[in-house]
This record gives sequence, C-alpha cells and structure tokens, in this order.
Amino acid sequence: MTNQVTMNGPGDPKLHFVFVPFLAQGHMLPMIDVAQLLAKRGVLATVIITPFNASRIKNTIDRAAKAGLPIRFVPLRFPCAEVGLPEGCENVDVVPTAELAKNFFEATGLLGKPLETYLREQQQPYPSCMVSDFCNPWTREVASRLGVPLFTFYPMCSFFLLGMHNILHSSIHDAIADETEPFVVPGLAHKIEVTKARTPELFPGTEWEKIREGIKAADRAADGIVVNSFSELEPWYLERYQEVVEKKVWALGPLSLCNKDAADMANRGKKASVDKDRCLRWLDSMKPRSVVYVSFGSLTHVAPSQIIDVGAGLEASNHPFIWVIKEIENSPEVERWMSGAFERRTSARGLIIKGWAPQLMILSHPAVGGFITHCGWNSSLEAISAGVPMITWPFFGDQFLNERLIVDVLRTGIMAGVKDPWMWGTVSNEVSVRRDDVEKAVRSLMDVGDQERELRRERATELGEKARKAVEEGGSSYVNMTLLIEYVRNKLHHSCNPLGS
Ligand SMILES: *[C@@H]1O[C@H](CO)[C@@H](O)[C@H](O)[C@H]1NC(C)=O
Ligand SMILES: *[C@H]1O[C@H](CO)[C@@H](O)[C@H](O)[C@H]1NC(C)=O
Ligand SMILES: CC(=O)N[C@H]1CO[C@H](CO)[C@@H](O)[C@@H]1O
Repeated sequence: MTNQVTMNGPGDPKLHFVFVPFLAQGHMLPMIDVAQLLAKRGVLATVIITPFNASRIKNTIDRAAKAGLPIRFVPLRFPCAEVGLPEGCENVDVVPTAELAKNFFEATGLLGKPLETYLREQQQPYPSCMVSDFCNPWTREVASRLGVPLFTFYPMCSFFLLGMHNILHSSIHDAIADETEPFVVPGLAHKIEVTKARTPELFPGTEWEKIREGIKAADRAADGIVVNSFSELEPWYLERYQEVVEKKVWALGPLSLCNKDAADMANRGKKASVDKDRCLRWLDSMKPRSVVYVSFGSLTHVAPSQIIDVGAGLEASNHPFIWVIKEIENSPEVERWMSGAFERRTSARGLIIKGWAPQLMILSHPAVGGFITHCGWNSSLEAISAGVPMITWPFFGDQFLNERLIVDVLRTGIMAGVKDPWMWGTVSNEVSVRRDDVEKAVRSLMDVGDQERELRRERATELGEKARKAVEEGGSSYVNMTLLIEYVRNKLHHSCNPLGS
C-alpha cells in the first residue's frame, strides 16, 4: 500500500482518532467533548454511536457540523434483538430492568465486527488510534487487529480510580465482615474513611467476571488512560495513579468547559423539558448566589416519599430553588402532592423542571449558589468548574468516593447525610434523608453570614477559576491534549503500520 495519508501540515500525516463511547449519557457526552476538542485542534475524529443515540445527541452533532469541525458521527446498528433487548434499547438509562444490563453489555460487545469492517472500508485516513470507554473492553481486540494504539477513557477522577485500586489490591474488603464498618482507604494522601457498602466494585460478583477481566486486559494493553479531570484539582492523585498503573494518564478536563457558549450548554444531552429562555429569565430575576439547584442525575430513581421530603425541606429552607424531577420519578403520588399546596406556596421562589434540565446553563448562572447533587462525576465536575459549592447526596458506584473528594479533599461541599447505597434498578421506599436534614443542609450551605460557609465558597470559586484556566491555551489540560496528540503522532512515525511514514 502506498502512502495514502492526507496531509495536515508539512510532512504531518493526518491524525485520525476513533472514539468508542459507552452508551450512557454520563459517559457519552464527555467523550464527545474530547472528540470535539481534538477536532478543534485539527485532528480528524470519528465517534461511533447508534441510531437511537444519534437522535438524542442531534443538537450536538448539528452544531459540530455547523462549526465545520472535522468530526464524523458514525451510527452502527445496535443488535438489540440478538441479545433479547427491546428494540430501541440503546442506552443504559432506558434498559428496563437491572437483569437486562448484562444483555446490554453483550450487545455492545457485538459491535466489534461491524466497527472493524467500517474502519477498514474507510480508506482515508486509516485510524491512528482508538479511544475507548473502559466499559467497552471488547475494543482491545479491534485495536489490536487494526494495529493501532488504544487509550482507555475513564469519565471519572483519579481520586476514585486510585482509591478503588488501593482497596482492591490491599484486599481490605476481605478483612472486613460488616458492610457498614468504617475503614480508611490505604495509600492515599488524605485520611479517607469509607465502608464496604460505599465502595462497591464497579462490576461485582461472578456474573460480571468476564467484563471485569476484560477491563483489566484492556487497561493492560492500553497505551494510556484519559480521564475527565485536571492537574490542579487532584495533583497528588493523578501522579500516584500514573505510578500504580505504570502508564501515562492524560487529564483533559473539565470536558464540559468545551461548551463555551450558551447554546452549546443548553443543548447538551436530551432536549430540555423547560423553555430555556423562561429558565434564564427566572434565574435573572433572582439575587446572585441565592438559588439552590437540585438534581439527582439521569440514572437514579428516587422514591415518591423521598421526593416529597426533598420538597418539604426545600420549602422549609426558605431559599429559592430549581428542582429537576425526572419523568420516571413523577409518579401520580408525586404529581398529586406537587399540584396541591406545595406548588402554590413555593411558586414565587421555586422552578420545577420535570424531565431534562439544561444543567450546564443553570450551574453557570450567577444566581446559583449551591447544588444538591448525586455526585455523579460529570455533574460534580460541572459544579466544580462553575465554582458552585455542593450538598453531596450519593447513590451508587463512584458517587460515594466522589463525595469524599468534595467534602474531605476539596472542601467545597457538605454532606446531606446519605447512609445506605441505592441498588441500581430499584426504587427504595425508604426516605434516605429526612426533610429536616434537607432543610438543615440547605441552610448551612446557603444562609448568609456563616464564616465556614464563606471559606467554602471562596475555595469553590478559586477551584472554578483553576478549572477554567486548565482548558485555556497553555493550561494543564490544554497542554496534556497537545502531549497526547504528539504521542500518537510519534507512534505513527515509528510503527510498522504501512501508513506510518
Ligand atoms: C499533564 O500536564 C501536567 C501539568 O502540566 C503534567 O505534570 C503532566 O505530566 C501531563 N501529563 C501527561 C500524561 O503528559
Ligand atoms: C451529567 O449528568 C447530568 C445529570 O445526570 C446531566 O444533566 C448532564 O448533562 C451530564 N453532563 C455530561 C457532560 O454528561
Ligand atoms: C432508531 C431509534 O431507536 N430511534 C429512537 C431514538 O430515540 C427517540 C427518543 O429519544 C425514539 O423516539 C426513537 O425511536
């Protein structure tokens, strides 16, 4: 084969990054952000998606196309029927039951062949590397058959990754019988106290063993790891994590900051369920830093009794609020309670969004002074970037360790007081945080005059500034991206790939 590579600049082979996101909102959007950032630096980016997701992220796709960025979105047919999933079930947040989650992973695994075929058919330019979500360990074989480097993308922070690594390698879990007995995570720079229940393995039990082993194998084979974080946020943890995994870890975040203008921000994810202008007008009418924003993320399912206690606590706090209630949580019981006296009593200072909220736009508004969050990493990082202090309310997965990072290390948040983790795919009937505690947390975070509150706010503001600097030209994440591009370019020059020069 002759050198059929198109040129970027003098003597530079055109770089082509192939992105394989995991089909869950919180994984997909940050990875598309990486793709967009690279495309803005002149690198060709291909993002593998499915038809379902194509319709969901249509806004993002349209805007990338309008901006003339060298980015392609390639929908591959998602094999629902082959694995017994209902048609259209192409995103983890629409998988109907927890049992079917395994089928979902099985279906993603079947994308390997069509992906390879597609990439081979694309003559120009041949892929230079693959960036794959860690939940897609099947990409290891595709990358290896194509002879290109693989990078694993973790939409998480290295505090969590290192913490879990240390916990699993020290076998400290085995030494503890009680799920609720506190222990200190070994080998960290801070004293971080957790329990077994709050540090679950991501894919626990024998039924997930294949996935777990696959992830380990893909990590070993990978040239490096990409995380949605930035050096100034967790310098010690990033360094140490590189040491333990013995490979480079590129921190490219906060990725959401690549959506600078309001339209980009408002247009993330699904179509918003609230008129954006109305939302903005409402925020504009509020005093600076007076509003508390409440959202529990896209995957959790909060029980009606808990929703009612959140509402009662918000009302009792006397602070203005924006509160997101997902469709799935808007049960007849909740609806009845809302449309009764609650909505009337709080209509002057409460905006309730039923469905999907333009979160980035809300968090970036000067009227917002606090965020009750489920501590999903993307939401946490969005709040950190916006300089907004948090009330932490974790549910599952990495969220409990993220809470510790926010409360103990960054000290930009306080705890709502959640005790037990939530089981994915269930609706608990129990109230995890009672209305009085919701009220108390909102008051501690938002009431004016408390010195601790002012210091927390200052720390949050400073961190937000550092976050924004990190992604600017010359900032740490910007430079990390340059280094990643150079790394891939070097590989291309030195590989035996027929397309390397
Ligand atoms: C990312 O940038 C930081 C700060 O500039 C630097 O210390 C680190 O080595 C870079 N990471 C990689 C993988 O090059
Ligand atoms: C993060 O998750 C929240 C809620 O789950 C969502 O509103 C937001 O758009 C997500 N952002 C990214 C970057 O995925
Ligand atoms: C092909 C496919 O499954 N399309 C679905 C995409 O998502 C929308 C809702 O977001 C569905 O209505 C489509 O059927």
